[in-house]
Amino acid sequence: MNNYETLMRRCFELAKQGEGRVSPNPLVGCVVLDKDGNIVSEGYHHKYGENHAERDALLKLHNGEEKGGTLVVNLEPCSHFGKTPPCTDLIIERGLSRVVFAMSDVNPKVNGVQKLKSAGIEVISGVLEEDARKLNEVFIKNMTEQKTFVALKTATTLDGKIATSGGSSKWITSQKARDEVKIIRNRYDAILTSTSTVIADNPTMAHRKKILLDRNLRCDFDAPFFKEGEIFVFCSGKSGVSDNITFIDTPVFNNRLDIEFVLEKAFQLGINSILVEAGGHLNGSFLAFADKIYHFIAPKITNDNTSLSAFDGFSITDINESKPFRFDSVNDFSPDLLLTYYPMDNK
Ligand code: AOF
Ligand code: ZN
Repeated sequence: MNNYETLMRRCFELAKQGEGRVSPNPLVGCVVLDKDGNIVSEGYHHKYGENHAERDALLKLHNGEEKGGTLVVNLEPCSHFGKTPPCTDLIIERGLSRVVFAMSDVNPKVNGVQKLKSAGIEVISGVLEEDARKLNEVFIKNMTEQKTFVALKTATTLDGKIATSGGSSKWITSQKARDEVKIIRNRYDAILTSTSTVIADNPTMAHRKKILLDRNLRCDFDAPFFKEGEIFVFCSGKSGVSDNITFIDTPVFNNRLDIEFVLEKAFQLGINSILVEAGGHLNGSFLAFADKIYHFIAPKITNDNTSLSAFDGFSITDINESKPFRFDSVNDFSPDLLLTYYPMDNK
């Protein structure tokens, strides 16, 4: 038996197949039922500029199976001409009698509900709305605040340490957790790190777009990190483009690059989401701007008091003054765990 929640979960699954390719658009999946409630087609938004999920699903049908049927989709169907014509027009043309969606489109250009209703189509909204909003949290922040979404990723021991004083931080977590990091990275338009991390770990950090904060241009630009991807180096005193590297002269604030400037510039450059993967100092500075945190925990204890904590650079002695977070989920990447949480004061 297919109920709307089960079908909506399927829409989420389909939508996620577009991860890493649809930005700045939302992730959208769609399931089409015939008038007897059988699934006759599925689709999703594959890539920015290409067909929306509804069109992808409906164009697979050639014999009118969808006539009098139901279309289930995780976002209110669009009613505007963008890169593609309105989904509502195709839904009306194909004779569907009901549309079920999870969340309204926060894009002010869209009013699909009204268009569908005035064509006599029954509209049911709000099915798994909260999950749908989480799936498209980046799109929601971009559209409503005109700002880049910032996620932080860290990996610590049970006692919250990111490295021993000897500097060995690269292998805190297991291979399984590190494989998951690659999946997480793919969700974000760019990854961001600091020159200290590049010098200490010499990572490649494979990604389409990489942001490096390197105030004094201390990095060795022959390092593997610079060998692939489009790279944006925020620094003090240099600007211009050299091969795949764009240097951006950045104001300095309290001896540090101005993070607000970095984030504003990133949004102007079309980088709608960032995953920060750095050490304790940068994580501490980014905490005030973070929308979400991915925290891997390895079942290890070092008790090394000289090593950094995951979020360094500040210290709160009164527990009532501590920074509040809301746990979202715990995932098992045995032997490690992934805790996902959201700052309370940013939301
Ligand atoms: C849908 N289904 O699969 C998506 C929607 O420039 P365009 O044509 O790609 O339009 C982008 C806008 O359309 C985007 O901001 C959002 O409001 C909506 N995205 N809508 O019905 C989809 N991706
Ligand atoms: Zn559309």
